[in-house]
Amino acid sequence: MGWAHWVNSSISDRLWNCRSREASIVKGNTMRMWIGNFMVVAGLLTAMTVGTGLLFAYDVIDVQHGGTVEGTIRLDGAVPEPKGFNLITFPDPAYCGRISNGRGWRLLHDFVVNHNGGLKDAIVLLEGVDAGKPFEFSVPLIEARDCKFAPFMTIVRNGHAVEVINMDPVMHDIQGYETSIEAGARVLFNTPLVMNHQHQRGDIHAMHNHAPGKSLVGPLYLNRGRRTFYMQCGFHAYMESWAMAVNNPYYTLTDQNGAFTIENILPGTYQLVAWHPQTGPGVTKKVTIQPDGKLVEHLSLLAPKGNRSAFKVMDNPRFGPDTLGYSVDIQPFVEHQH
Ligand SMILES: [Cu+2]
Repeated sequence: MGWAHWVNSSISDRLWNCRSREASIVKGNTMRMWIGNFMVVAGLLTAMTVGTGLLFAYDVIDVQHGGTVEGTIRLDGAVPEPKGFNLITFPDPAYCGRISNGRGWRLLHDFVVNHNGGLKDAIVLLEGVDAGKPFEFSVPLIEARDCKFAPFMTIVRNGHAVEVINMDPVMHDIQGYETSIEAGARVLFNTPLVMNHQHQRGDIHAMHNHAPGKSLVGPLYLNRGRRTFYMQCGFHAYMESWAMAVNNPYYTLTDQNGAFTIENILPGTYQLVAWHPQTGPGVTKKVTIQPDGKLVEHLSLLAPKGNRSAFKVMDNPRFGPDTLGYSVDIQPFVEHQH
């Protein structure tokens, strides 16, 4: 079996607010195979046998006198400028321009840093944990809304599903990759993300009622030790979503102040890892958790410098809303970016 084409149709037409996350967990008896909807490079056997570094034994035990590690993740160095994307060079500039800078550009703020340098949405996890609290895992849900993936950062688990849904009245095309510094990138899937054909477009400038398209659910099989999952829209390059695969339940994302807490850890010595896209491999620190102990750790990730992207906001682009010979009205009605 080289390719699997899976979509969970049972949840596809429910209203967004009413749906049950648990309903979408991939299990054989809840999945239907549909051809041509969600393409995932299965490579199941390969992942099982070659995916070293991904398949760890983890035992759920009653943690007695568990400890805590908490602290902050800071971004060291100047906060990188947001990436700028000239909306007129991508499809659906008026609709997607509902989030733009008022001059026809979409900004991708991939570093959110508070006044103290605290970095939001850094992934913090403990490596080397082979026993502890229950490892419950909900299928991460990634929404395409106003031509933006949300969340920007999430967590995945090898062999478990991700779910992607289109809330927009335009097509998206999701490209999923796994990558690592050692093994490079590999395509996991590339498939259109259909929209809801009953979508009420209304006045997209003033308001827009988002209606979910068919929900696409498929398992991720990461291999050769790759742990970074990256998703981008093939139509709108400014749509990015990132994730890291975890192999135990001791993980979290930093809050808006860069703060994190990981609790109920079996006493022992582990590696504390912090990571964020484009800060290199992340930082790792050996930590020892004492019985009932509370360890405080403040770690820093290094901000990338220089021109990290081909995309920068320009004031005199070759293509602009005025260059097409007809008028394209791009107004940031949802969010006026700066
Ligand atoms: Cu898109």
